Amino acid sequence: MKQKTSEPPKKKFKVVFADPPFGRESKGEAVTESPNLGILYIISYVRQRLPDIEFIYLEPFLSMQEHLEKIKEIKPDVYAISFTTPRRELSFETIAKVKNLGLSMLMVAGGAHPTIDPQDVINNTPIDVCIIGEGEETTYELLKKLQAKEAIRDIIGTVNKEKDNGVRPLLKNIDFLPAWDIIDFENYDVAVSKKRRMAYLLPIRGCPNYCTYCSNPVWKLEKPWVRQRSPKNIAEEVNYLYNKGIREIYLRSDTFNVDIKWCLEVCDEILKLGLKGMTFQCNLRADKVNSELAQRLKAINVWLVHIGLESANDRVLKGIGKNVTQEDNLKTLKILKEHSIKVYGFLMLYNAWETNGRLEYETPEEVNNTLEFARICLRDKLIEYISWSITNPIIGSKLHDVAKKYGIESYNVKIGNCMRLPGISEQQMIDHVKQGMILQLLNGIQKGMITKKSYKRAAQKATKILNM
Ligand code: B12
Ligand code: SF4
Repeated sequence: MKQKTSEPPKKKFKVVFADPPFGRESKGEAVTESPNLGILYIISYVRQRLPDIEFIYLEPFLSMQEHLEKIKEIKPDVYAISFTTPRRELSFETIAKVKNLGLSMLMVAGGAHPTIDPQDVINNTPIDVCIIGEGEETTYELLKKLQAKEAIRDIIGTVNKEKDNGVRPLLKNIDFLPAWDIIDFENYDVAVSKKRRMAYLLPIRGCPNYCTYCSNPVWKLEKPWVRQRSPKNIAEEVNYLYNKGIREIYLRSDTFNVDIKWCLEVCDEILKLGLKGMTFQCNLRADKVNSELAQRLKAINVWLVHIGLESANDRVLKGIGKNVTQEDNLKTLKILKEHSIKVYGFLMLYNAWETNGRLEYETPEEVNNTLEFARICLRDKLIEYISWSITNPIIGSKLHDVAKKYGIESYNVKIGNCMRLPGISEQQMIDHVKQGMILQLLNGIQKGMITKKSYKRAAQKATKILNM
């Protein structure tokens, strides 16, 4: 009999996807509320097509040391990190430290910041390739070529040191689930939820609007700006998560009600599942809510909707391209109250925009109107929770360009980053933000929102207010 020659086992091709390491102390903050859905979508898409690749996800709650230890242990062929603009510094530090490990691997970056400013990443970090925009198909092509030892310089949707290869068209079919199976939900926690086990679900990619202050670069590079998943596929994911023990789902796409008819169909498919004890939250825009939709949302146990009300002034709402009026906001708040659905309202202070080549911005009187509007809404139970932010012109937004043009770019004051608006003193801004934050904090305490899990965030806020 012929002796079989034993070949050395083939080394598995390993790809590490990573969030920047925010550390365990970040529990309760937005960065660790959910696993990175972009990463989970890419893993799900690519592993179906390249089943012999091993994918490992380094999650956001790891410390820097744990993050680096894991990479040393795994020795991946590819290290791929995802990050947003506000996390640029930590991400750059992480990338430098990973490079210093001296391992031989391709270093890739994707997500909001590498999409809006790939040159910043390529020039200031040892990243080899930035993946621009939607990542699934580009990552698949990159990994396939790497495995086959083919050149990767010209892949559409990538930018490397030598070449910008332009944007890849968007996926036609987004009816698939993220790789939920690699996640232990015990590691995640959301500040406002009724149930302990909670997950985010994305029924839609993109948003049809273009508010001036919003930096949503990943989905604005290519048309169509909005793609909806089929109601059946969404219900399939709801059912999957329910079977994993999830009892609350936040439909986290920017806007759930881009199309009321489709929204009603999604609710009907979820209703058909007949899941006991399941609750939902979602994001809505105020201009597309009617009684029929509110009724159907209530039927699937949506208990909280998040709405970007932004300002109580029509002049401001128009200026920032919100496409919503104060009347729309009030009408929607009333409809939702009639159906016993609570509202989390988001408000902004000191927004700015350009009209006919002229800089315009929110006046202190208008900010007072917004504060008063919030007080009345809280008193009349039209809003349950509120959150304020002082407008910060983030890269990728139209406002960022306006701020640059007029030299009013963000600067760091006690309250964080904001703009220098002519004639408005820093103290004036601080006083208004203080009023808003105190209102938010008192409301939070009154509503029992300051629970054990959100205590740290609330304590930080209170300290900030006291120190102003
Ligand atoms: C859900 C969500 C979260 C969740 C989950 C994060 C996530 N990425 O899924 C949580 C709560 C954790 C979160 C946190 C934060 N978020 Co957030 N978030 C969103 C939201 C509403 C949806 C994201 C989404 O659609 N995911 C689904 C997948 C399919 O899309 P994706 O995440 O963009 O990923 C695709 C591509 O970007 C790319 N890709 C992403 N990562 C990578 C990595 C590699 C290696 C590759 C190759 C490709 C790739 O491929 C993915 C698949 O197609 C977006 C708004 C939006 N519409 O994009 C804001 C958004 C991304 N968040 C934003 C911000 C600012 C934050 C926070 C900084 C908030 C805070 N104050 O702490 C943190 C930072 C988190 C971080 N890791 O840096 C901003 C980013 C703006 C900017 N220019 O940087 C956005 C655009 C909202 C906005 N309009 O301002 N967020
Ligand atoms: S703020 Fe909301 S509605 Fe406006 S462009 Fe951004 S995601 Fe869309």
